[in-house]
Amino acid sequence: MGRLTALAGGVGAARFLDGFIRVTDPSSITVIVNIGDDDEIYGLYISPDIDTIIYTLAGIADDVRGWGIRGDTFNCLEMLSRYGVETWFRIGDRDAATHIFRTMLLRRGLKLQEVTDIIRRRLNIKVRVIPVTNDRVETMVLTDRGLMSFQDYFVKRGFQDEVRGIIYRGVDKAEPAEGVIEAIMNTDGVIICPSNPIVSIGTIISIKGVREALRETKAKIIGISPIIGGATVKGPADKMLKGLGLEPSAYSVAELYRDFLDIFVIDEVDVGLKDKIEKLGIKVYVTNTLMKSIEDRVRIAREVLNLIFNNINVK
Ligand code: FO1
Repeated sequence: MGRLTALAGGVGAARFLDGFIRVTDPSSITVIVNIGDDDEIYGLYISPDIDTIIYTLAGIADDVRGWGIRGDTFNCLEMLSRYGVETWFRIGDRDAATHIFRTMLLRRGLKLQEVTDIIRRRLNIKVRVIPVTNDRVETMVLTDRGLMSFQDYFVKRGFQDEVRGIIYRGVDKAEPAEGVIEAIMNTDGVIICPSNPIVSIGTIISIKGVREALRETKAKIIGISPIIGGATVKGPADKMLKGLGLEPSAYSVAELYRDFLDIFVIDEVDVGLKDKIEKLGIKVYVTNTLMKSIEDRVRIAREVLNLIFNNINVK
């Protein structure tokens, strides 16, 4: 089987990749992960999308919430709240070990990609997991209540605010992490996971050289729409698209990726968008993209592998 590179955000991407590692050799997969949601909370450096991907690939993710570790306890937070600390960002006791370990190594001067590689190896993950950059890029959300961090917008305020704009603070000084451009240029397929096109995939492709590499690579680029029937399965992508003046549909996502995407996988409910998306010069593959079970994840992974390696004629 050939090599694959995936661009991934958090929960949607993790669930999709969970299917992949069951149908292909995990050591042939490189995942480039969004770091725009990273934040310093309780004095610890938190990298939520990396942790969601790593916990899922390690089989220890809390699959209901989509983040944190299955069965985790929250004794540390309970004690912190006794000290008067606001504990709206729920970090479990075992999850905290990841943030403590990562913060320790970062303080010793290791780069985020070195820390990430140590963590994924210690959890026996064969997939290569690379943050898109080692530099600090903060996704800031401009709302009608002003500018706020992604975690304030998404968790503290439950993405209730109208989105007026997105700022990737620090992106102009950020360099792609080692291996990122190479993983896009020298691979058989690039998969744009069903993540938020604005603040996950959007952040990744805003890093210097990434979008150009996607345009240049000989690899086939396949995207899976995170929007089904005009709504997201989970998260604020549909609200954000609307707030930015775009219709919350698979078509809008295809437009955002039109300069590099070869094939777009959309759900059966959106079959009516097929012709319109094909007019953008993108082939469309229609299937059931809702991942409710492991079987669903495996089925979609097989279909995407077929699109990349067996050139099955796109319906
Ligand atoms: N999301 C929530 O909605 N509430 C939380 O309390 C929360 C805690 C949390 C802790 C660790 C972690 O890695 C992720 C966590 N998330 C929480 C999810 C996180 O905000 C999002 O997954 C990403 O930032 C968006 O992909």
